This record gives sequence, structure tokens and C-alpha cells, in this order.
Amino acid sequence: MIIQLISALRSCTIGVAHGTYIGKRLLHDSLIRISSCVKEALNDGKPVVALESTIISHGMPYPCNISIARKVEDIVRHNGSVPATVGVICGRIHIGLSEEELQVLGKSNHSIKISRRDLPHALSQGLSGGTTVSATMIAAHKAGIKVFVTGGIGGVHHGGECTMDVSADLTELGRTPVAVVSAGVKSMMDIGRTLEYLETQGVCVATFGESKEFPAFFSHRSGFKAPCNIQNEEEAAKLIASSLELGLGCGVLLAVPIPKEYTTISHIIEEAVQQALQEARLKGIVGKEVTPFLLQKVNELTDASNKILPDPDNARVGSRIAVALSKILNAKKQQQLQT
Ligand code: PSU
Ligand code: MN
Repeated sequence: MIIQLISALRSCTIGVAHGTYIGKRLLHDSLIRISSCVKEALNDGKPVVALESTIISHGMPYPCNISIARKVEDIVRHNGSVPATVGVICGRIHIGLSEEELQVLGKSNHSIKISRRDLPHALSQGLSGGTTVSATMIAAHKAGIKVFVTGGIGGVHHGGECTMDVSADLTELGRTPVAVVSAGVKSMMDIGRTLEYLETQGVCVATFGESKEFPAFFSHRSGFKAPCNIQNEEEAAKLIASSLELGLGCGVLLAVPIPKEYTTISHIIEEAVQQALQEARLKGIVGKEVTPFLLQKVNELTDASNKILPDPDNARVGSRIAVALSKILNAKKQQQLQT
């Protein structure tokens, strides 16, 4: 009877803003919910790749945001890992999102952008939103996920030396041991200062593949040399395993350049970035609105996301890195059990 009453109460506490099914977190409920598929993979030592959701809630328009999110999950699956998209639904961190939960984040105007500093507010108020790289790293680490794939991370904004607009993604990389695989940092950021700041935070930054130049998301070139280079997934996994074994406590950033054939449109992107930056300045956009504004403007001006994101190389590479890393970590576990 009591159990029936509790479940009736639960089904009554519906997230009003989103209309359907997903109940608000009750006080005694855990702050994190891991989907059964992700939980099973983690328990079995299978490779898991975390994915962020600000790109879904604030990076792209509906419904292309949902179809791209699904596509990225499929690429991760086809390359051997279990995808774990992270988001906050009605005050709870979800690791591994169902179709319905993806829709909540991608469709609703009430989805907020949730970075490290926003987590306590969002969780205590029962809000829903997309997690940025920093918040996704926190969730991944708490669940035991070691590899995280994203498009582009935040960085030091242009003029950041005056405004101090430096993304919390960079400090998160300095304090949370998760490997972030991305296509670099967009030129709407100050890439030189972003690399300097990552050095200060003690973050190992490496390019993946032939190029030793740090990529700029839309282009394999940025004009800045990366501190390290790794040639393949096995080398990447060994690098991550070394960082974990030493207990450095910080993340690593692996930059996978976009395939060269896409770079031909980079001058169009560059013009759009300059226009977007100027517009943001004129409109007085500040704080957490800056990055979504710039992303939206550049997408609008170039239709770039449609051209590039359906084939994100970094999802394929990140998934394979997670496979190689799980082999190393499982072998180490076996060895420890035998000695
Ligand atoms: N840069 C991109 N694409 C993105 C973002 C940044 O090229 O989608 C998103 C990510 O979720 C990142 C966040 O974590 O923006 C950073 O926001 P801010 O600059 O406000 O820290
Ligand atoms: Mn900022």
C-alpha cells in the first residue's frame, strides 16, 4: 500500500515545464541516474564514451540537433563503445539518454545551459538542460567513464585578457581526470591563449594523426603548434593510461583534425566568425550567452554544422580510443588479481 502510494506520488510530480512523463527528482532520489545499458557496460569493463548535450540544447536548431546527436551515438556504437549522452532532466543528471529524454533537451525552450557552476541550482530547482564540457566531465568522472567525445570545447574568448571570459571547460580539464576528444577549438576563441591556459592548468594536449598543428574545428589549421602529437588510437590510450596511473588528477585533451577536404570552406567560416564576434560586441552579449550566440550566428551564416557534423571523425576516433583504453585497463586489472 505504502509502495503504491509512493509510486502514485512519483507519477504525480511531473515536470510541468516539459509536459510529459519525467517526474521531478524527489529529495531522497540519487542526483545521478545511469541508464541500464551504460551501467551494464561499465560493470563489465566495456568501453564507454560520454557525450555532451549543450550542443543539443544550445548548439543547433531542432530537429537537426536530435538527428545529429543520434548519428554521433551511432558512430560511437559502430566503433565499439557504448555511448553515454549526459544531460540534466528535471533536477537529475542522466548518463545515457533515452529518445524521450533527448527530445526534452532538444525541443524545449526551457532547457538551460549547465556548466559546473550551474549544477547545484539546476539540481535543487528541478531544472532541465544541456551539460557543457565541464559539467559532462564531472558526470563522466563520477560514473567512471574515462573518455568523452565532443565537437569543440570552450576556450579563452577574444579579449579574455580583459573580460576574464575563460570557459570553465579549461579549469575542468585541469581538475578532472577524463580524456576529452574534440576537433579542437573554434577560431571564435583565442586559440593561442587557450593553449597557454591549458598549459597553466597542467593539461596534456595532443593532436591525433599526421598534423602537429592544433586544429580549429572547421579547419585542420590554426597557426598554433600543439605541444604533443600521437599517431593512433593505441598511443592515445597509452597516454591516457599513463595520466591515470600517475594519478595526475587532471584531464587530457586530444584534438582530432577535421578531414582536409572540409577545410576548403575555412575562409567562409573565418569571415562568419569575425562578423559574429562584431555582432556580439555591438549587442553587448556577455557571460554564458556568448558561446551559444557565436555558435548560432556562425551556423546561420554558413550552414556549417550541416556540412561538417554528420561525419565527425572525432566520434569514430574517440570510440576506438575508448576500446584501446579498456583493453589496457582490463589487462592491468587481471595482472593485479594474479599478483
Ligand atoms: N564550442 C564549440 N561548440 C560547443 C561549445 C563550445 O565549438 O558546442 C559548447 C560546449 O558545450 C562547451 C560550452 O562546453 O559551449 C562552453 O561554453 P562557455 O564558453 O560559456 O564556457
Ligand atoms: Mn564564458
